[in-house]
Amino acid sequence: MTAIMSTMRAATVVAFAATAVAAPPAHSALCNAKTAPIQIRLAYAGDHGMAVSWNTNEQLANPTVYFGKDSRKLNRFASSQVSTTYPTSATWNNHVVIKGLEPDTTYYYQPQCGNQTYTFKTPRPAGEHVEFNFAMVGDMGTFGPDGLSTTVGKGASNPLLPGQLTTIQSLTDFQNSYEFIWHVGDLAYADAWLKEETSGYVTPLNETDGGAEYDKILNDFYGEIEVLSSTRPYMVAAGNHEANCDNGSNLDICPPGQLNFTGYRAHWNMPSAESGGVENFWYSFDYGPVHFVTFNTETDYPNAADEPGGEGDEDAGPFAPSGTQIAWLKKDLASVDRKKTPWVVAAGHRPWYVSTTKCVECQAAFEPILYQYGVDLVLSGHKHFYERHAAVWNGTAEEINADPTYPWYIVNGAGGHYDGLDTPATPYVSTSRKVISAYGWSLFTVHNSTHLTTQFVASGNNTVLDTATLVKKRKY
Ligand SMILES: *[C@@H]1O[C@H](CO)[C@@H](O)[C@H](O)[C@H]1NC(C)=O
Ligand SMILES: *[C@@H]1O[C@H](CO)[C@@H](O)[C@H](O)[C@H]1NC(C)=O
Ligand SMILES: *[C@@H]1O[C@H](CO)[C@@H](O)[C@H](O)[C@H]1NC(C)=O
Ligand SMILES: *[C@@H]1O[C@H](CO)[C@@H](O)[C@H](O)[C@H]1NC(C)=O
Ligand SMILES: *[C@@H]1O[C@H](CO)[C@@H](O)[C@H](O)[C@H]1NC(C)=O
Ligand SMILES: *[C@@H]1O[C@H](CO)[C@@H](O)[C@H](O)[C@H]1NC(C)=O
Ligand SMILES: CC(=O)N[C@H]1CO[C@H](CO)[C@@H](O)[C@@H]1O
Repeated sequence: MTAIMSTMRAATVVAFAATAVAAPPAHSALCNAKTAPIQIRLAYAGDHGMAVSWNTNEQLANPTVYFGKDSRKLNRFASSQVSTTYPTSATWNNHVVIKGLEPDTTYYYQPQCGNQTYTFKTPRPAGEHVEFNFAMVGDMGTFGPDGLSTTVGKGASNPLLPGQLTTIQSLTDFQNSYEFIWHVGDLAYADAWLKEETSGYVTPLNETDGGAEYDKILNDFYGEIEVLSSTRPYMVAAGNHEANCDNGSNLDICPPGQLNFTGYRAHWNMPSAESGGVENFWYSFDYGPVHFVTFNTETDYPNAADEPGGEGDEDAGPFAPSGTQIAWLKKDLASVDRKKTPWVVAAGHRPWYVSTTKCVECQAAFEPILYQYGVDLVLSGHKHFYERHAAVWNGTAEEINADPTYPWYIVNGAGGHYDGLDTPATPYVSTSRKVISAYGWSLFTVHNSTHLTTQFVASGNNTVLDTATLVKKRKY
């Protein structure tokens, strides 16, 4: 495992402004059913880059992406040596970072051995103040026979109602309304395999370990989100359901490859290299007027949730020497030029302002920093409902329409997965302003440097059930 991952990180990524393309994108002698790209995923990689990741059923020697500004002429390519797998995975994860792109520009691309051309758009550079939207979703698993569907097993609840759209379908319907998706932890819920088997929802593939069922759910998920992730950057944060194969307890049943965030580390290629962060755990990126920061509520901070006695006890991490994440977060936030990016938006999986059990360790570690550096908005998931709060610092609320100096908190872990929805505790905490128990996702509109609006979209019928706008007076 360690060897696989260090190879992945150390691998050089080369981009060629090629005139002569080494191999044609399709119909190459090197292509076969096992090298066909599946589960294509994009991620931002700086103002001038784009990370393209995809899976194959065999290892690729030099994963290659062909691209260009003309759909009929993919006359450039970029390659890497990053094609990795791990125990129990049936597929290989291929990662290429394309560099030297123009900002705010649409490109056509195709991973090697593909049969279809896709598009991506590079971000607007920091400082370009234009209105734009982004989507946020939390705690979204596989839909269909291995995940959330119109039926559930014994003891489970909140199936989809007949005719209801899934959150993936709803996000797809709105795809032209946002630039990227931010999935703030808990992807796939492959670790629900045991619950799905014991509740009689799925038939065990293998009674002695979860390897096969876990990998099946994971592959379902990455296949299902491809409609989104192949055309919009899909930015991710680590959640507890990425940690191991059984969501927190009895790790003895987890085969190698399903512990310690293995699948999550292998699948994604977040811009930590571009932002001084660590893997897919903590990193930042800019889009026009916003500096976005992803932090890790699972591991790598004092009394982290993964540790025995922490909220999660995941026996995972650390992924860097003690103190690294917190020092990085302070440095990253301190270096923001608010004239360029007046907005700073941060996301981490576990909430501390929420009307149910909160992550006290996360609050102790992160809240003072987010407040001190003037973060405008903090997003989290983990709890399976939507709860919009006031702007808050240390329990004291300020209203969002009156130039708050505290960060605004929104919890949305309502993406939907086999486990259904959670019930918030009443009375709601004093900072709570709106609670919705329905599957859904959030659309954010950054209007200009003073106004930022959120909308909660109920996935089932594409209806907006909540709208709120943060209004800031800026001195810059
Ligand atoms: C294109 O490739 C995908 C992935 O391998 C495959 O599912 C699909 O059937 C192919 N389509 C055509 C038209 O060949
Ligand atoms: C179940 O998985 C174990 C461990 O991977 C393997 O040894 C065994 O052969 C599998 N059994 C079946 C019935 O597939
Ligand atoms: C998880 O993986 C990291 C990186 O390889 C390693 O440093 C750490 O010790 C692992 N944690 C556990 C509990 O195995
Ligand atoms: C936070 O509020 C508590 C009282 O609720 C107070 O004891 C504590 O000193 C406050 N912390 C800071 C950093 O202001
Ligand atoms: C910023 O956007 C809001 C919402 O669209 C609008 O009401 C406001 O007038 C805008 N401010 C400026 C300075 O354009
Ligand atoms: C849409 O779905 C939400 C959540 O299930 C529900 O509350 C609302 O009434 C529905 N709206 C319409 C117009 O059907
Ligand atoms: C098998 C297992 O450990 N399942 C647990 C998954 O997590 C939920 C809470 O999120 C527990 O209730 C289950 O027991």
